[in-house]
Amino acid sequence: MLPFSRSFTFAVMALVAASIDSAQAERAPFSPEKLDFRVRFKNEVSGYRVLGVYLVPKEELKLEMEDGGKKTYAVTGVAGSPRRISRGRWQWTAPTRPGLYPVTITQNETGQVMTLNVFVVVPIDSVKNQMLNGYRIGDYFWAKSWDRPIYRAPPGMIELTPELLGTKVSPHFTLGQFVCKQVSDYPKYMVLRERLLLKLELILQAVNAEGHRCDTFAILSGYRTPWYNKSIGNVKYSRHVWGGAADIFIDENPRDGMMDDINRDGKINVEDAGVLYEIVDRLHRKSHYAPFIGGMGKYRKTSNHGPFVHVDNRGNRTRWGD
Ligand SMILES: [Ca+2]
Ligand SMILES: [Ca+2]
Repeated sequence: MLPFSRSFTFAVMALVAASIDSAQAERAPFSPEKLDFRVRFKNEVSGYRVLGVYLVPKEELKLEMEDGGKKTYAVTGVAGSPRRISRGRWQWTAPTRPGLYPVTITQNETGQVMTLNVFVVVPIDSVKNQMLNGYRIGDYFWAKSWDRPIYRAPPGMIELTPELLGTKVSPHFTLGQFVCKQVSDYPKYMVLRERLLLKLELILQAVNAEGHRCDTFAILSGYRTPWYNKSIGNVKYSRHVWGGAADIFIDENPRDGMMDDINRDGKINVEDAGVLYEIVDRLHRKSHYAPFIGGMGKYRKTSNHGPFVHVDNRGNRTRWGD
């Protein structure tokens, strides 16, 4: 009997191992998808495998590696390669035509690749009578010269076609997740800011570190045109209008368009939003989070939506909600 029982034991062990393997294959540990090097550009620093970058036509993009100068890089772009200006520094001029022009930075020694999904935007002065190419934009020009610069019109708008919806704007978010909810044909237009995505990635990493496994956030509302923002009765200085805000919730189990029961009390309510809110609030006390400080509010479930948390990059700490 010994050979049989031994082979039976091995078979059971193999089955157990296979089931653990398949469970792990279904849900690999969360990866922040950060590289060994970081790149400084505009007013941001990113070490992520991919990030969306937004430039006006002919804008100069300066790239500066942050790795102590130890490694070498190959920097290439689909619309011409950036010019090396000194060790670890490159410069590139955005094309004149709006569209997506990825730039890739390869660390030669390790083969690690960073992709910057560069969108050349349609300059904001192309908006006429609050419309752009048949798409309703609304009023971006209400701010007076003495208003804070954060209320001025954005430099331009991303032209969105259906093919671009799946474009990554950071490792765990796509452009399509942030599109304004207003009903229209394509092309649609939108605004997004690099720092919002850097912030959402930090929050997502913190949420996973606290044991809430999720690959992205569900976004109830990302970008809003001033027209749409007004139509839903929101205040005109909402950061959504400048692509610097997102209303987020965790929708992993089940994926049903509704916040999950994160605190596992059998109910889905504002207390689940509260778990997310507290995680973000704890980040605000950390020094590395200083560039991402902003507004935050938690919202109850209504007949239109489930509980969610609003986060934005207004630059000062503001809190509201239940
Ligand atoms: Ca859910
Ligand atoms: Ca709950």
